[in-house]
Amino acid sequence: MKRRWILTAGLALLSILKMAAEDGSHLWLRPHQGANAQVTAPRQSPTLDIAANELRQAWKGAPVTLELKKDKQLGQEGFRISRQADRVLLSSPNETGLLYGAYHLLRLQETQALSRLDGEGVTEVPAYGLRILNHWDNLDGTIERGYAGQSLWNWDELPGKLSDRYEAYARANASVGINATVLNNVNASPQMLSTEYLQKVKALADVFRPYGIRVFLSVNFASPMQLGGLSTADPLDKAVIRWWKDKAKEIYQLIPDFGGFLVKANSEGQPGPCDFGRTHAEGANMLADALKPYKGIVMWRAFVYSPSDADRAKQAYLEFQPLDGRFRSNVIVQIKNGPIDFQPREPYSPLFGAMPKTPLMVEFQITQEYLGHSNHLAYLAPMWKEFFQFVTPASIQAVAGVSNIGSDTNWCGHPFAQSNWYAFGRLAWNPELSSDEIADEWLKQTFTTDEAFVGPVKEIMLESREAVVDYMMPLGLHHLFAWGHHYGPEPWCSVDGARPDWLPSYYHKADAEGIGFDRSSKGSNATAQYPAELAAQYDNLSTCPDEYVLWFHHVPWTHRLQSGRTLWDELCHRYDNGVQQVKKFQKVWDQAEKYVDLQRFQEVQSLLKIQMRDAVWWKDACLLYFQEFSKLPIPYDIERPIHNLRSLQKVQLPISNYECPTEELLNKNR
Ligand code: GCV
Repeated sequence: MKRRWILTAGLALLSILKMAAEDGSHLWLRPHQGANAQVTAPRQSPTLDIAANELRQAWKGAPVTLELKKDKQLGQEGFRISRQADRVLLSSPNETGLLYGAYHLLRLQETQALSRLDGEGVTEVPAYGLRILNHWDNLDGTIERGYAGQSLWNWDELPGKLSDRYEAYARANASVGINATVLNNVNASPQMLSTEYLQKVKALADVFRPYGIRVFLSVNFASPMQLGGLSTADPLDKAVIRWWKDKAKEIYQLIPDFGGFLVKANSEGQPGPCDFGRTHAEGANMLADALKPYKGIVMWRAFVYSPSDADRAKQAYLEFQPLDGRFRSNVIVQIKNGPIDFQPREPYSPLFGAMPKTPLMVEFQITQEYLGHSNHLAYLAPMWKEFFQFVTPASIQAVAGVSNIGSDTNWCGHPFAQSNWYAFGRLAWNPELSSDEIADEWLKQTFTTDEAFVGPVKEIMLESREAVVDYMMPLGLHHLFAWGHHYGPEPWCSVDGARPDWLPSYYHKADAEGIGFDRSSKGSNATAQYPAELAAQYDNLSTCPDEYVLWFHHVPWTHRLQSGRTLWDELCHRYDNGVQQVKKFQKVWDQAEKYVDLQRFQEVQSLLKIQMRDAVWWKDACLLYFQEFSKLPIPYDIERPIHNLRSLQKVQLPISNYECPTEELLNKNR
């Protein structure tokens, strides 16, 4: 009896330990037993020690030799891995390349892809020299559009106390090839550049350096006034120029490999050069000149729009395209992937391709501001790959991703949101990788290599972004989000005194005739900003792809789309399809139970329940609201609404821009 009791207690303890071990904190770098590799490194250094130790702890194959070797084809960070007679040879011109190679070798092992080392072996060279995360972290610990807890940076404790998570963060980034980070929000506090904070930044930079990660800061353009006490921040003013030069000098004395500045200027209330009658180029160049002696760069954001008559989707182009060729060589213009703002689906921003004389970089959003926060499973590689179908990887210089990382134990809130951090890094390294390959890698490292799990769950991942588009904003609809927090649907939203372009009706323009924003040559003519062939395709309602049809056209409710259905019927079917997809995801996930630890299984299961209810909420809210204009019946083959419009119109979620609604809060308010 006693023995049985001990056995039962032992098993219970084991299962508790198993649950605790799978809280997601290890990301895709879960520790494995049984490795004891022999690793030879050319010398000791912080970076090489990390590379060698990673291999010693996890590599289960033949001895590995790390070799530093000149090789022009590999650039600064590339590497080669090959099998020799009795060992594996990993070579690179640089220490960081060896570190990336070590992580790559382990990735091949963990994903059971070691056969790639056969023959010639593997050669990897990153597509971009700059693969950077943008944190929208505030100095008070909140994260704008962050849904995974508080900021990782404990500013109050820095520089004296260093959390273990700083190194774990650097390691995770290095393992997927991310080599830079902007620590603070683009809505930047001038305080960030104070001597006190720069000391804190230095402490973080010191932790990150061995992992090949350089630190950048977002700066407030008015810092010379707000921090320096000057009467102006005019970029042509001598005292202002001096202030920035002195500040750059101070920064580089502390952080010799400091990367540079990210700037949001004259956008959503942020100060900028236009406040002083200067152009974006004049503002960016002044900062670039201050950083140039130290090889620093300026990433100048093109996310600008004002409450003018011009269609918001056209504004960044109108303001920036004429400045082509006017920026210093150490300025990169950072452009969001789409012309508006990280909507579930946007056509690509036409600024790409329109500034051939200016270095450009893309800004993706990893955090799911407009994709269900960290409640919804939405794998974003397909969205970023879609961008690269239109913008050739070689036409841009760098890739930035707005981080989804916070203080939560599992880093990203939703266990599957980790895959977006992972995918961002992998795509920034190699945009040619497919969404499928990346999902496959991530699943195998994060859960199990068992194909019975990987196959169906990968399918969920690959379909998930399209499902979100369908239940939120199909056919090119955009910005139907609730005011402020951007979580739920509010296509009816009206706020006294609000800027029109902050309201959904500005975008959907539903009326008795139809729905959609006429951006054709008969409307705002945004189509003309695209290259001729695409412009012609988008401009013509009969050739515009269904995915973008309501982005570019105001379409009559009874117009037949390429699918053969009328617009209204197609809209209903798409919304319904989104809901059906999530239902399917639930079924697939439930069958994954036996392959996954209980903790992560249950977490994803309950998040899928929230997603399911949210999908129905979106479908009912949008269809019932738009039906008031179309006056057409919801086709009888799709699921009937379960809500009524008036009660949905009363839903208010009391959350800020820093929060993801909990199930309890959703249940209480909806
Ligand atoms: C950091 C959107 C977001 C803002 C964000 C802004 C930007 O408007 O809602 O929170 O501000 O984009 O990218 O600057």
